Amino acid sequence: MSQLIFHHYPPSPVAEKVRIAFGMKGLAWQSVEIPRLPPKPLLMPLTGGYRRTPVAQIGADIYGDSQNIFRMLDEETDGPKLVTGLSMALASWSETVMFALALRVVLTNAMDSAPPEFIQDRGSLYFDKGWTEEQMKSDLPAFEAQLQAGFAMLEAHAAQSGTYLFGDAPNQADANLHYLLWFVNGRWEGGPAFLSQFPHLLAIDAKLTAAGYGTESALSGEDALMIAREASPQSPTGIFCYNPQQLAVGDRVVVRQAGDTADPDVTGTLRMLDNTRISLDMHNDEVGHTALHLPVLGYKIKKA
Ligand SMILES: N[C@@H](CCC(=O)N[C@@H](CS)C(=O)NCC(=O)O)C(=O)O
Repeated sequence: MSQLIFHHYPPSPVAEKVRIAFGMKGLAWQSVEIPRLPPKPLLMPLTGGYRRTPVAQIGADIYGDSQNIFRMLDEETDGPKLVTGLSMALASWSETVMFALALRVVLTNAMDSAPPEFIQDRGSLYFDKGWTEEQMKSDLPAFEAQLQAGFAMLEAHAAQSGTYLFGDAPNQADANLHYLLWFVNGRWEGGPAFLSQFPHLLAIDAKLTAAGYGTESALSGEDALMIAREASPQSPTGIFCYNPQQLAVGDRVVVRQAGDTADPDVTGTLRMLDNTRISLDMHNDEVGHTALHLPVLGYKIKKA
């Protein structure tokens, strides 16, 4: 395998989910630090406008979304397998339900201290259209109660599950637990007291954190672009699933986040579609031919 490159920034909780997975697999990886807010001029040529963090890269194959990055890690790298059907389903719940609640709690508590442009940007990605600070603050106790309910479900499971959520080895589900705890604990001053109700979850997390993040070395964004330019996509092409939209390889397609968010659309040429991944061929002057891989669940795919 050519080198594993990871585009992220240290405070990103979703990137933390993947960094802890590098530790579970014992991987060596190259770290490119990207900005927390757009513009992201050294990342956009690789992603064709997909702006979320993190993004992984192997040569000219570019993987957006942590869901998809976990699949890639199992397919393209060594180490124990992390993904099962159930871990994927739990990851999806943790990303949609639990992370949305955690974001509301953390960001609403930070509204008087974080830079206003940061709150505005994240509000446009994660909150309901037309949100106001006043409404978010008045809803805060209700969000905390829901977040607590979700952690209580996981705690009841963890009390019986053994060393990790699914037995004696950690997997994707534990990584999805870890990033929620890491975010709530580290970014909300009430987080440690709130989480102290969940000792079994904290015990799992202590083991994950102790195992670390694999072996990291720094890479510049410019060098990551050069690596993409000098490579060509190695991933498969074809249609490998029931195909209700009757898409064909070579069609121009638009992929957008499901939900009413401010994320830009991504447009490319269909390269591969299966049940859980869509791959687009992209071309631009800075990096030449790349393939962008995004998940199917959580994204809306349409012919352009
Ligand atoms: N579903 C995506 C969500 C990614 C996400 O929302 N990441 C946050 C950072 S933790 C983000 O992109 N924030 C906006 C940005 O970095 O520009 C995934 O699992 O990768």
